[in-house]
Order: sequence, then C-alpha cells, then structure tokens
Amino acid sequence: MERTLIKETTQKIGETVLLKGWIDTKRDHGKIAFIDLRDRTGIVQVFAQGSQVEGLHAEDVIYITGTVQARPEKLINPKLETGTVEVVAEKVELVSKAAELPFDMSKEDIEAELPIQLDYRSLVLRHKKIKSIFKVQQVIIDSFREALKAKDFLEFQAPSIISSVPEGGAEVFKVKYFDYETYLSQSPQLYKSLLVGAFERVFSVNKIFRAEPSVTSRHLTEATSLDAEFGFIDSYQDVLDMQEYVVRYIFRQVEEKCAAELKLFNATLPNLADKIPMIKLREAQEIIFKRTGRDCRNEKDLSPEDEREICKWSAETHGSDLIFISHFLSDKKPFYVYPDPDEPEFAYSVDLLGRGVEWSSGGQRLNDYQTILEHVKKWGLKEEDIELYLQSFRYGVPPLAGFALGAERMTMQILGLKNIREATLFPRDMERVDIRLSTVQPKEKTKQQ
Ligand code: AMO
Repeated sequence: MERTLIKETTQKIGETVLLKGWIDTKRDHGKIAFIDLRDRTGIVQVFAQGSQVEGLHAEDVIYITGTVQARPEKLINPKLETGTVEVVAEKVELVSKAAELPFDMSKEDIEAELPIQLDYRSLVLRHKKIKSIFKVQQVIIDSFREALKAKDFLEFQAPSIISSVPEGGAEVFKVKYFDYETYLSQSPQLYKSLLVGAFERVFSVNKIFRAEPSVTSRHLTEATSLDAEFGFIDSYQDVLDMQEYVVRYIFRQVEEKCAAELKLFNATLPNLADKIPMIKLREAQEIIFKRTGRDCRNEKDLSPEDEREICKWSAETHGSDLIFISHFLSDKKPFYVYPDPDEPEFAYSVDLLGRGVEWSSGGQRLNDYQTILEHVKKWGLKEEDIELYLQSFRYGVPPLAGFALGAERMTMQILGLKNIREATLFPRDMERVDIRLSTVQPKEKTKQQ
C-alpha cells in the first residue's frame, strides 16, 4: 500500500491507510492505548489495542495500517491540524527501536539546560518548538534570496579557504594548506566586492568562521552570513535603502509564512517605523551619555550595553525596534571602508541594530585603485595576498557598497531566543564542536592546537 502522509488523513475518512512515522507520545490505558504519530507533515492520533503497541515508546519508528475515522464532535482536538480524525490501528509494525529518552520530549518546552540539550542535539531537533526555529530561519534565508533576486542580484558560492584576513584582527582560524598557511573565511567580503566588477550585483549565503575567544550568548565560531554587494551606487544611503528593503521583505514573509511558529514563541516581529532611523556613532554615544550618564563618547564602538540602550531609545522616540548606526572610526574598520570626505576619521560604515543586538554591518567601499593601495599599506596587508581583489579594482569597479546580515542573530532576535546557539542547528564555540570538546579530547591536546 502506498504511504499516506499524516496531514492527508483528514481527507481520507473511511479509508484504510498506511502511515509511517515516529511515536511522538504514547498514552497507555491498559487494554487500549493512544499514540500520537508524527511525520514531517504533522501529528495524528492513533487508537490501538494495548497488545498491538506493547513495549513501544516515544521515538520508535513504526508503520501503521489502519482506518481513518471522523472524531465525534466533542472529541475534536482544535490544537491538532488533524484533530477532526483519528486512525484505528489494524497492524502496527516496529521499524526502528529508539533507546530510552534522556528527558521528556512531550513537554511544550524541554526541561533540560541548554548545554544538555546541545549534547543531545540529534534528538532535541525532533521537538516541535525547536524545529520551528529552523522553519523561521529557512524563511529568513529564502526571503533574503528572493528579495535580492528580484533586484537582479546574482547568487555566488563564496570560497571558505582564503589567503588573507579581510576583516583584520586575531579572530581567524589558520588552516595548514599543504605547505602553506591559509585561513577559514572570516567573511566573503573581498570576493563579493571583486565580483561587482563582473556581475554588478551579487549576494551569497555562506558560512563565516571567527575564532571568537570567549563564550557569549551572541557569538558563534561558525555563523551563517547573508552577504550582498552592489555597484553604481549614488551615495552610501543606497546601502541603507537596499538593506531596509531586504529586511522589510523578510519580515513580511516571516509574518505570512510563520504565524504558527511565531505563536509558539509568543513572538512578534520587530516594529518598524516608516523609515528605519539612522544616527552616527558619536550621536548615539551622546544620547547614551544623556540617558544613562555612562560616558562612552570616545569609544570606538558600542558595547553590548550601549547597543541595548540605543535600541531602547529608537523604540521610544522613533517607534522602531531597528536602528542604523553609521560613521564608525575609519582606522578601526577594515581597509576597504570608505572614509566620509567631510570627516575622514569617520567612515561610511553602517551597522543595523535590532532589539539590542547588531544584526548586520555594511557600508560603502573604496573603489579607487590608488586609494585602495594606500589603505592596504597603511593597514599592513600584503598586496600579493589579495591580488585577485586588487586586480578587479585595477581594471575598473564602480562606486560600490554592501552589507552582511547574520542569519542566526536575526532568527534569535525575531523569536526572542536568549542564546544564539538555540538558533543554530549545530553550534560551534570554543568549547563545543557538536559535543563538548572536553568530553572527546583531553584538555591538554585541545590547548596545543
Ligand atoms: P561583521 O563582522 O560585522 O561584518 O559581520 C556581519 C554580521 O555577521 C554576524 N556575525 C556573527 N554572528 C554570530 N557569531 C559571530 N561570531 C559573528 N560574527 C559576525 C553579525 C554581523 O553583524 N564584511 C563585513 C560585512 C560587510 O561590510 O558587508 C563583516 O563581516 O550579525
């Protein structure tokens, strides 16, 4: 018999069907039992004789042949999509036996600390609420793609092994590459910029690798970056507008396609005013000083506390949970940023903050070859390490700009998750690659590497 998917059962009243799935929960009542059977399309209640399901428990994979019956009015379960029917089991076949579960997966929230949940990631990812995080993330990433394709951007696959460190800093993983030293990509920055010379408008969805030396609730060592870059801009305002268009598109799609998932988390999309407000770094610091008395006015960046405060200000005064902060210090930013000609110590660089956390960075890039060379020298980079990038600009590249949104950060902030690891299928940090490193490698060995 051909398999029937669980969501199709409501259309098959009176028919005999073959269902294949996992036991989500089992309720024993002596001679009879109820099983909530789960497949990729949903859950349906199965009624069985106790003897048919003896010894079975949650996560066992079973095939059930049975008849679909309409439930009497008073037994309809409005919480289930298939709540108007149940399947009366005729034959139950055990296909794959599951081990005893380490915790109860039938609760609305798994009652185990996050590190434990991450140790059992393969199992935990089967939980309805956890799965829904990745449905939302998929819609975010799909919508990023759709929004940019609609604007004629070409998607490219960014390399992961790179020969230079575009963003600077020590947060980079070295890779022994035969006899040479290379790095895991911190960012596809140089590739997306040089591709503007070929395709004018490009984007990529790719992994970035950061050797983050601390364990925080918003940093991963391997993150998903949604990168875009485009040429022929008139001013750096264009990059704000493009980003705003993309973010609004993503929000609309998430709202339309993920109503059930948002409800599970009691989440609402961030408020957006008619236009996302934009202020300069120094203005933001002045506002923070006035509001809190905390003097950060000479700092090169906003601290996490500052980010939360300026987002609060934005929500209160502009009705926007998102805010752009521009004009970071040129010499604290990577070599490719475009200094504002009116105040060159500050750059046309822009971060997007949302609900207290940075969602993206971006800005206008240098496109004049000689100026790029000057910056390369000043920033202490080796020309030969970024030869392909330089080559593109040697042969003419229009004024350009771009941005990169962190997919996990967006997911986390939209759903109100406390820790970025929850928004990552397989989070990596300095203590974990799949499972805790300390449990698989002696500490000494981990240290040496
Ligand atoms: P930046 O380094 O700010 O900019 O990274 C862009 C966005 O990527 C996300 N992100 C991270 N998410 C989780 N863990 C991390 N360790 C991590 N690092 C970054 C954040 C961040 O805002 N080349 C520039 C982008 C550009 O100018 O186009 C860049 O890499 O959401």
